[in-house]
Amino acid sequence: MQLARLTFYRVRMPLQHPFETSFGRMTHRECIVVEAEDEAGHIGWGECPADRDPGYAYETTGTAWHILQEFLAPAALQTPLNDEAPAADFQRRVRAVRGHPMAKAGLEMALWDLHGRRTGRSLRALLGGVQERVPVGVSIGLQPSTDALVRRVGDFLALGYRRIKIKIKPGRDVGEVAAVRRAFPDTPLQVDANSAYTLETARALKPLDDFNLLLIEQPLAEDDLWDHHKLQAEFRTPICLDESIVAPRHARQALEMDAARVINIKQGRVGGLLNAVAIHNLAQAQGVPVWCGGMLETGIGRAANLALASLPNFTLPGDISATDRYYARDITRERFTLNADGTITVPDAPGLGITVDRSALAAYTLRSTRLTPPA
Ligand code: NPQ
Ligand code: MG
Repeated sequence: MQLARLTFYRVRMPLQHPFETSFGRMTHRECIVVEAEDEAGHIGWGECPADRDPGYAYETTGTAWHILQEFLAPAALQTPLNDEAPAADFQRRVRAVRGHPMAKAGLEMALWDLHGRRTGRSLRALLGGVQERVPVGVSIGLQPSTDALVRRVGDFLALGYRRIKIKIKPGRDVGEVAAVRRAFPDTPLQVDANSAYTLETARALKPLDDFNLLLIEQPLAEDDLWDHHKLQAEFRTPICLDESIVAPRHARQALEMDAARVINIKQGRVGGLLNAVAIHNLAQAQGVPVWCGGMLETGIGRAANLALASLPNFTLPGDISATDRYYARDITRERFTLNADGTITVPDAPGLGITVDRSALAAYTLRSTRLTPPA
């Protein structure tokens, strides 16, 4: 398959509600949308989830824009990609590009979508997914008060979400969880610190062990597997790693050293769907549960997350909420909605199974650029 052109759109979309975590408060989502076209005019879409600010990860829309154009796009455009496995061929070509997993994931996703459309197969089928609908939860940001948080949890439970995740940070942790637990004693509940603690300050979280939480997500620094191991030894509640796992090797080592007992898989954070499936497979082989994380994706990335979460070892509900939890107007014509049983249906049309609303995309685009193969 020879690519005829690659187009990159830097987009900025307003969020329905501000989203606050230990790393900041966001009112808009920036990302890079990737459009890949082959010589026959088939089109594939991808989404690079890097944000405007380096709060969650070091990558930003600015760094990804640079890496995509200077290094990743030329590698993909240079010569025809392997027809049977274009994503794997692309990843081989960019092995020498150190880091920048989100930039790689965005282009890789467009190649999966294109491959699926060319072969008439859904991404779910290409990845080996087994579920037609997947159970989902919701991630609730830090709220102005504990009362507001409890109200918000109640609102999402009324909508049918199966599992609640609340964001915590030092000083906004045990009290919040206690209040939510008092109001909702049996709701599947978990917390996410986004690296806001140290081994010392995380000892204040010890009372969380008595609230029957599903897991405590990423309490410590992203580059600190060892202290997560020490912390796990002090807690009955499973520690789940998010930011720390950016490649399959990290997942293997974290499980070997008991630094985590659950893994959050985000295809963007780990450099694409191929790595995401590899992490799923290695956790599955050890009987370790995984779940699909989210980064406020547009309909493009949301469709990819649904296909990924349909693999058999995604046994905990994902952070894959309905479109209207984040966006009043999305850039895909499809809007994902919650089924009555707290699931979202996995698309089954070829590729990602979505159609991009080009007028919405244009309305949100800050700038775009198009690259073609060398003459
Ligand atoms: C998490 N997601 O699990 C992340 C945090 C997060 C749904 O809680 C741009 C880039 C926006 C990365 C928003 C949820 C993001 C982002 C939230 C990561 O830690
Ligand atoms: Mg997280």
